[in-house]
Amino acid sequence: MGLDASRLIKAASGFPLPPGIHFSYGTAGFRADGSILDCVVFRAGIVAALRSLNTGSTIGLMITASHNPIQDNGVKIADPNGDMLSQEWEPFAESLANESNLENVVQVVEDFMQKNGVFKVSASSGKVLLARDTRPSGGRLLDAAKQGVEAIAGVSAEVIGVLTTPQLHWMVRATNRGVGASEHDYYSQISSGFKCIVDMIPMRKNLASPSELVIVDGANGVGAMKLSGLQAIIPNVQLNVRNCGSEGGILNELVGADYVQKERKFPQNFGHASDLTKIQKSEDAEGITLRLLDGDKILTLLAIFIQKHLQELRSEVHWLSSVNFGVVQTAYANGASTKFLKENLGVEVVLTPTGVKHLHHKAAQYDIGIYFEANGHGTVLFKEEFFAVLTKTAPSEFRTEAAYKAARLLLAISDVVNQAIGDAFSVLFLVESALQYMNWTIQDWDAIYKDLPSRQLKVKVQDRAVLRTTNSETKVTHPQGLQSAIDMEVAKVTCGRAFVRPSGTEDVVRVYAEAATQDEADCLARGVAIHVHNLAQGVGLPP
Ligand code: NG1
Repeated sequence: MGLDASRLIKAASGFPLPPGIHFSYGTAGFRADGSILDCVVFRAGIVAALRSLNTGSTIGLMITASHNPIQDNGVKIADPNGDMLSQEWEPFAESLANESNLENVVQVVEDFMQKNGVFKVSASSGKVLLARDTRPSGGRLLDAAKQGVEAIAGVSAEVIGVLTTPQLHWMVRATNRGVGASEHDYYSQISSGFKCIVDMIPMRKNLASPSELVIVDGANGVGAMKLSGLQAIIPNVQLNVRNCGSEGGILNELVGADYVQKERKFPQNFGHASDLTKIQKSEDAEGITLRLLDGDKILTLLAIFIQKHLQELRSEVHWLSSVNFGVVQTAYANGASTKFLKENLGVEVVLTPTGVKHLHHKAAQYDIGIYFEANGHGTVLFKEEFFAVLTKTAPSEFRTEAAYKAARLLLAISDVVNQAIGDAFSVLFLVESALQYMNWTIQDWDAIYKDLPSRQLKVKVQDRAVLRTTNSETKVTHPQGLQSAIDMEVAKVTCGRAFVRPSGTEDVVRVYAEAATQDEADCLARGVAIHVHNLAQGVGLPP
């Protein structure tokens, strides 16, 4: 089957490329102001359709700009396993997105198809699932994506509507595995895994005791809306969702995980004294201080929880003694977390560049791999073969009751986690189940290790692409002289560490610094930011 060039040109002519803008396939797909994205999204639809034909599987396409402001939007593609589009396809997606001549669009597609053998796949075998978040530009862009998918003969587009990004990734994975893939199936799997863990809690607390109260910031977005699907069926947890967007709140404005993590501030409608329990009130009469339990703390909690059960299995079941377990972080991970994981838990820790596409890939190499970015994006992956062994082993083959229980627990964990991609819903319930199982308070969890003080800043420069990095983004190679300037700043503080990299989602350079005290971390971040501004053509006043 060949490419229907006239069909493609006809469809593409409805989506002209805005002049003078270069769109890059960043940390997580294309992102920009929603008003200029129609063409890019249409062409991402073409990429998704070709990917579906090429893999012979269902592919996902999500319209979202995640933590960015409401006026931004973006597009991401989910691969057959539910993870991010293969990085090998990114250059094609980027050159297609930036091709201004319509005839050349066909040429770019044809060349790529020829090189990748897309033609080998039979007609009508392709399918793309499309979804969007609640951004105002989402409906229009979803339609553009649908037209892009349908511009390729033999591929059908199924519009699911409004979903969280992880829900779409989960559905793509489930569809390709031939298991129930509806939104209801998604909620049921998390809920049944959670229930299974809670039912195995040793010395369960009084069943009649009220369930745990979890107050959730919905960031005025799709998460707030979708959490109600779980609320009704999850046992032992009572959810109180705030910032649902219904009272005039704006998506990601003074709310959301990224805001809290980067600004170190409570989201709107949080932080009131009335949120504290009576005990906390008497201890904290001065008011509420923010304690951030970020992606690093989540990773550490889950590593402790999982390692405990894995050790049980390894020591009792000889054919599981070689099961490997590792964790993956980025340079943004707080140094104290990495030290704890390596030195106290004895776990293998690997660093990758920013973006779950890098972390996921690395974590998938372990029998059990956990990955988290400091901002909370992350999940737990179970290698297919290991999962199959756990599922198929009969209870009598486990030497001890404890080993059998450990296996069941790991299987239940694999149900709660979203193995397609990091997912705030499943992580919320995984954390809750780990705390309940180990009978830990949030304070116990927070006390695992003490974060090194850190600071993040953004610097606006004329062209962030002038910054190039190496060693998992911990060193900068261009512009020349910047790395030695950073080294000089680091040497001025105690236990200092700093690095810079161009953001892949915003038009800024990010600066990260940590040191023994908050003052030193702030000072280091500022010092480094000034060097970035001076050496990389900063825009406006120095930070
Ligand atoms: P950029 O803008 O490339 O730093 C940000 C986050 C990533 C990831 C992506 C995707 C930080 C420092 N960076 O990427 O971790 O979450 O957005 O949403 O938090």
